[in-house]
Amino acid sequence: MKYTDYTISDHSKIQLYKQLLLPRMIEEKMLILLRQGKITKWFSGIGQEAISVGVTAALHVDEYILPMHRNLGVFTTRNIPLSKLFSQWQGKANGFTKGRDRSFHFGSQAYKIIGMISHLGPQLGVADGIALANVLKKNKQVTAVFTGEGATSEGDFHEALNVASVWNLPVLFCVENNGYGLSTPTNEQFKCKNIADKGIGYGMESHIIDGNNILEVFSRVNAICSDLRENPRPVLLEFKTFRMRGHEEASGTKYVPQDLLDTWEKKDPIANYESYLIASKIISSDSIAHLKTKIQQEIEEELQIAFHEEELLLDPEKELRDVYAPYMYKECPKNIATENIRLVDAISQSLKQAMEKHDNLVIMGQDIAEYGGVFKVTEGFVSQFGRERVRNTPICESAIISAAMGLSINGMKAIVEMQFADFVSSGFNPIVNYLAKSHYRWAEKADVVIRMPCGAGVGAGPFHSQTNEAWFTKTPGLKVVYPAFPVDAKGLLAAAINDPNPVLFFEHKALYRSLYQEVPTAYYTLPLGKAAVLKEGTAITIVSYGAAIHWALEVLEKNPKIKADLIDLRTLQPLDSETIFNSVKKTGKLIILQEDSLFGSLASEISALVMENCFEYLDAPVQRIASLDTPIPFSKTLEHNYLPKDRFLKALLALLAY
Ligand SMILES: Cc1ncc(C[n+]2csc(CCOP(=O)(O)OP(=O)(O)O)c2C)c(N)n1
Repeated sequence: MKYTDYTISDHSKIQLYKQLLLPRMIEEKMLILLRQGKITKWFSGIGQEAISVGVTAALHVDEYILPMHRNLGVFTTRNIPLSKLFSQWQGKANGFTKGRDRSFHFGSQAYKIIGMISHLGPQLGVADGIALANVLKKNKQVTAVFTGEGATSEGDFHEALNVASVWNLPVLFCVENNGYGLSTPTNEQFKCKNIADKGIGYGMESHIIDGNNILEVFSRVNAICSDLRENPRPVLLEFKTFRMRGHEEASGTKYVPQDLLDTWEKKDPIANYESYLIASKIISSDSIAHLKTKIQQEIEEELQIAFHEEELLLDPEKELRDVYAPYMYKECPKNIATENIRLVDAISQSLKQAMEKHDNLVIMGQDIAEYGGVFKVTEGFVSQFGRERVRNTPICESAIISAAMGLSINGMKAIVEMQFADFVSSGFNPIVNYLAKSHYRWAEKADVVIRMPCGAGVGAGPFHSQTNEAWFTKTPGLKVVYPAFPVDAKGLLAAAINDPNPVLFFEHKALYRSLYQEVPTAYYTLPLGKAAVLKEGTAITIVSYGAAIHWALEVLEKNPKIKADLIDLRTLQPLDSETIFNSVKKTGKLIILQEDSLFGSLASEISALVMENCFEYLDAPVQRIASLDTPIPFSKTLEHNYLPKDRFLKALLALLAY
């Protein structure tokens, strides 16, 4: 389509021109600064500006937009102060990440911009979550998310589009097809003719838009957004464009045929639009020259602010403090009335009471709605809370965990039930890279609890038996809770849901229906990060958690002469090292019993901590009793051999006798 085909006021056309010019001129300046070594890396969006600018201009300012690494025009069109952007790129304290992350890897609630993580794909699922929150709030808002055509090969693209389609979420999936993903041309990335052709597979409307024509981008996206606000649904947009410079400046464009560059040079979105505006007498050459001088001045002035900003001062304590969102735990005490219930009932009750308490809380998981989940934890929830808040999901852990992050960003609280803890590996990336790192990077909380039915002893083989807490305890930014009793499970889950930080909540499925306790009936909380001392003795300290606590209790009950402190960790991250150290200083001996396999596990970490902090108090080497370093076998005999239960007593007696 030609520029003359669009009925947009001259005023708007000039406004769009100004919005196009700004990112181009900033980039031209950045390329100079890069050569001077004043910034370290640059991902060029030259030639693609009409997409960022047109989409952002079509959105309302209070609608979320999720850009990628070539979308400077999104940031400038939302009128972010340039000095703050420049500080960000120079790693200074006034930048959005206070020097903690680079270039466009940040978000800003003030500007309703949610930036990418390097892994590209997860942000598509985050957009789903933001859009879901909008649907639940009934605020008729659209969410736009960007991706390059290369990243459409990631599973996250498929998962996010599928979820958005099944849930009818008002998301604009904006694919910038710029010909190359780093050096890989589109024909090595996907086989269909257009990315837009994929829409039909998702049952999703799709459009191809000339990404180098600002009036086409703006007009068509504007019309689609107006429609989506009234008739919520996802739409896939493929913007045809071209990347005129290297993937990033150091990588160059040697692999791009010159004729392609020449062809697209002629389609430059700014030069062509400028010629049209002048030829149509909408703006004069003099006004353009004047405008360019003004923008140049503004860039220089704002750059000076960033250059004159002090280099950031290191505050080591703040570095550690900012890993987690600040949160003041408020105790909600236990009531007196109790009932004798199982672990699974305590968890279900806790969830139900939390759903009653927080009307912005949403639970998502496979088969959790009418079916009640495979362990029936959410049985009956749909009739009480409705299908909007108790959501069956397709089988796509990555998109759903990303969507949970999106819900949190947009003011909701989310719980995701893993059908089995083993399957969390399919959602590992958003947990360890998105949820865990957001607060440290740009002060955004991840108000998400991931429930993890875990553990062996049920003859379920290598993929339905793992206790994979160590995958998460070593990732800064996550909290890991692992109760062993119904009373603890109920109170700790309630506290985990209140906490705005991401929590992995482990529930041992062998204990679900075998373990009863008198549990307070009303809502209560227990603090995260506090171990429980279950038995007291002076001869030895036993540290354990989860099902292994019950193995230790059994041994102590059968061997009453052993006088041991038995510590149930309850929370693994943050770890209550104080309780461990105090006990070891009293007893002088430590044995750690865990269900997880040995190498690189929590037991290893506790052992190292005790060696470092209590060495002078130790009368014997610390012992770690754990499962074998093999996958978890299926047959009862093999599984029994794998688990450390029967090895514990011998090791305990040997350590006592040391
Ligand atoms: C999961 C993952 N794999 C690889 C990379 C390295 N990488 C960064 S950008 C990029 C190319 C992306 O291409 P595309 O999605 O088309 O976006 P474009 O850069 O062309 O805008 C690659 C391979 C990455 N960041 N994340």
